[in-house]
Amino acid sequence: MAGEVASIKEVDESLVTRAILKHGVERLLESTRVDAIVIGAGPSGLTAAYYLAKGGASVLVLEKELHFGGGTGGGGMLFPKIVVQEPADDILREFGVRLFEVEEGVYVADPAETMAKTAVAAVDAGARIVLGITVNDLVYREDRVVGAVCQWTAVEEAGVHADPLAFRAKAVIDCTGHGADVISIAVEKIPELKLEVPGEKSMWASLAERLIVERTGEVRPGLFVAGMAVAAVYRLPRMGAIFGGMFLSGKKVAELVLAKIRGG
Ligand code: 48H
Repeated sequence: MAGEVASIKEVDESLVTRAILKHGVERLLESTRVDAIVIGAGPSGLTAAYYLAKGGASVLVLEKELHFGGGTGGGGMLFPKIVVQEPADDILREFGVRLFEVEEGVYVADPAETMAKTAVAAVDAGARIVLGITVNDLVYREDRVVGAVCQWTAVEEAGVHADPLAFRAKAVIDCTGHGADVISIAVEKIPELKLEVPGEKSMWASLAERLIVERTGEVRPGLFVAGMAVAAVYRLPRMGAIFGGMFLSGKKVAELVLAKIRGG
């Protein structure tokens, strides 16, 4: 009958607590050593995670916010569309995102749909995404970056001193966007890497899209960069609300990391 509510199973609060603690800790335990750590769950990070997991790598995505998608949700000046161009449209089609062609080889997509379907693709391929964790340091051993050090974002923002925890990986990928947060950490804490983050230049969409994909890759042994962070590290122009380069950069970094892992 309309309005009738099916009986809802009663659940003891302590069962909720036990279930969350046991399985939450298990989830983190199995992530302490992985093939790749992707830092940032924006378009480049989620795409990298998808192709890495699809290629058979174990992948941990660490995202400081409690949501994924990074800068995708804001569309262009908050208008709810992003633009993608060939050949990035093939990646979005693989995720099941619907595209509307505005001229040959140029498409618009819905930001909410793009964020959701990119994340679903990464999760379904086997990537583990943990939200609410900020990477604030790196593990550097024998001239290689071999892990990421993290803290709960809430603890970080409260300014409470609690020592962080570290996760090991064969590759650590900075997909943190405009600030290149992870490479910036390396600049500050690992001077022997001799890295710099000079920041991005003013807008030139086509040049930015091409150069970001070209420069995506390993910046120092074990440390990779993809997405908008590439512009900050190599002082490249920004591109505005055209996102093809972010998806192509995520795919490229996954291919480079997979080749390294397979090569030993
Ligand atoms: C954990 C972190 C940390 C940290 C940051 O900004 P994003 O969307 O980055 P990209 O490179 O995938 O995409 C860039 C795109 O969104 C964009 O801004 C474009 C195309 N701009 C063009 C223009 O001209 O302005 O996502 C980065 C993610 C975010 O979700 C952050 O919360 C997260 O990284 N993050 N996660 N630990 N230290 N720092």
